[in-house]
Amino acid sequence: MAFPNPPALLAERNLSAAELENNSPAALLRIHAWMHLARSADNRILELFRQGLIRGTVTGGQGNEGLIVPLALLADKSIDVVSFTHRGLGGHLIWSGHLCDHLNQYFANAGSPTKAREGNIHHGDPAHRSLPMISHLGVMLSNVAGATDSQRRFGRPAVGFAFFGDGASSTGDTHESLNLASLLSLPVVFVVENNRYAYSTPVSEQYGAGVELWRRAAGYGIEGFAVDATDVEGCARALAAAIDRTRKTSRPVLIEAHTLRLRGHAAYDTGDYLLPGESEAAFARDPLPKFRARVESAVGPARLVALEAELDAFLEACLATALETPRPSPAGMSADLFAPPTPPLPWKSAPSTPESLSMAQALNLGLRKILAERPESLVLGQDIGRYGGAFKVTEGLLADFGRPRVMNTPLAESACTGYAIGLALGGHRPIEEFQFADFSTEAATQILLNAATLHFRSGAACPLVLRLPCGGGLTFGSFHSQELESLFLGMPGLKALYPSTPQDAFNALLAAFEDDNPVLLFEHKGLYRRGKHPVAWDANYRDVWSPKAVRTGDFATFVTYGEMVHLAAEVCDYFAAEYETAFDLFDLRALAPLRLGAIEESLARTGRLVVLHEGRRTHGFGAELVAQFAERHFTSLKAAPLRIGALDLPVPFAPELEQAFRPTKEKLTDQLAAWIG
Ligand SMILES: Cc1ncc(C[n+]2csc(CCOP(=O)(O)OP(=O)(O)O)c2C)c(N)n1
Ligand SMILES: [Mg+2]
Repeated sequence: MAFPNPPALLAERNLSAAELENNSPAALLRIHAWMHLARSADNRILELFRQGLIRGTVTGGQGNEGLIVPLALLADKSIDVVSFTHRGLGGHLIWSGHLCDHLNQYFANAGSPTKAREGNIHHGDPAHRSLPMISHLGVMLSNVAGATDSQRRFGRPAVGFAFFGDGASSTGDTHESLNLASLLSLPVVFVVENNRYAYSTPVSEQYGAGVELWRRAAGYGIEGFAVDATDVEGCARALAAAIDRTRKTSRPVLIEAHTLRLRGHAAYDTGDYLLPGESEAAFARDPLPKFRARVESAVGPARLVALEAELDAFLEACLATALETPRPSPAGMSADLFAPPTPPLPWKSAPSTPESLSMAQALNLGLRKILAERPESLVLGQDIGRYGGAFKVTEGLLADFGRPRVMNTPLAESACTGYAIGLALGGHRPIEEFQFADFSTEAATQILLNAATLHFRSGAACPLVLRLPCGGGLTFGSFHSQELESLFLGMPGLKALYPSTPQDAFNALLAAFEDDNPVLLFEHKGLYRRGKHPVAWDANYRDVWSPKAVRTGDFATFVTYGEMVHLAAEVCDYFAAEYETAFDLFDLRALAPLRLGAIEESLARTGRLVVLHEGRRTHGFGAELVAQFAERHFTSLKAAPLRIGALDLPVPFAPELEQAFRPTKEKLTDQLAAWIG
């Protein structure tokens, strides 16, 4: 559908510090035009919500324009990075796109930039470095840090703009991100939009009396100051100077913008918690009428009135266009869950002669290969630098590749994962090591809700490898032994590989690295040093996305993965030797997406199914496998499937208890013998 032509003034989306210094009437008019459009659009969106034409909810930016409009005009939209909040419509309008694109987002129609998969202001423009927000407050800050660093690593003098509210200032992610940006000297302008409320919660219930949020900057060793966003010109000048400093010094800055929330938290908010007269007092401070009077004195009433009429007519024409745009279609939703497959990278066929390596060494070899051949790669994680990682998988990488390609991270899994997501969105391909898989729960929002949903809701690729040293049997207790595959794969959007041999680990790393999606790489700690095996370049490394036949037999189809493959193989050998009962044993290797074709062919032949995994049995990954196989092969099954996992308990510490908890050779043998009957 053709979009209405915008008024000429809306072609101007930039503002310079010099224009502000010179009190340029054209610049004042430009600021007013965008503020007027943002306010009118927010107001009309609210009306249309109340008429039932916009669904979900709407969180307006009325009162925040004095901050967001000058800032978006001052940014260098050709290189800078931003993630607006739910008060940032004015910023979105300026940053990129046509007004209709943004309205289509609210109407959730066929023209919506998120293909109507996300509502109201949860959109962005990843191609232009506007990162689409997720609702979870504070989470986007580290994404901005990463995408800004990505720009800098490519040699572009970019600045990032990361917004959060007074409420979001209490989140751990906000702290982690400010600390990370300071530590890494990332040129990010952090802006607290302090409108003194988080939904119904006043700042007096958010942080201590007398606290001024900008003063927290000192604790991070960065510059901080406050601005009054109802004084549009003063605010714009301070922003211009701060952006300039950050661009030059690459140091982050924390700005507390005292701003307004004129229309309550969201459309449904009646504001009945406000004190008497509070709303009226806020409206009395509304920056728009004050700034309008200022502009009127600079350009005269006629010019102003004519411009506003033009803007209002444009808005109405755009609303009419958006309203006529067809409703969205569910077609393509499933296909868009993952970024499409890409051709293999042009890897060098090295090492060509096999080396005898442990799995930890094979992974190290894979990381070296990636770092040597792919400049967009980087490796990050706790203690992975000089120390070489808790399991020594990254040993020597820092010495050979140096910072910033091999970088220790602070103890901040959420922000570091968010930073990696930002780098991935910027065109890098980070590989993040979690010290133990268990600590990835600290980054659950970043992984499950942010990275995993990105392609579906924005079309942006997020090539990210998350290395997860997992599994038990090593007397580490519940916080260092978990199997998290069913937790993570219970949500859509992640791929997952779980190799059981050094060669598969090497192949899996390459396959995960070149995938355009977030990939979990489960690495069983018990396998890191279990013997050495030949590892070399394998042109068929992508086969790791499919199961591998480990033993052959006709009695039953046996499916497992990870460390359990070795247990299963031993037990299969025992049954073949002692009972002349042979199993068709498969190492699943890829847990998501599942490619079960070869296993199904086996099951069609054997009619019996055994599924074994190390994690908890109830709600375990085996439940999904058994369900899928049983659904498709129910009529040909000769026996009820046998599903073996750990007890439904946290991983106990003492070896005797852990033995009782997890599948062992003895228990597996007994259960199989009983099942065979
Ligand atoms: C982590 C998290 N918890 C709760 C919410 C629900 N929520 C949405 S907006 C909001 C208030 C946010 O207040 P503030 O950060 O001050 O931003 P404002 O809405 O005032 O602009 C809350 C609690 C959320 N989005 N994220
Ligand atoms: Mg607030």
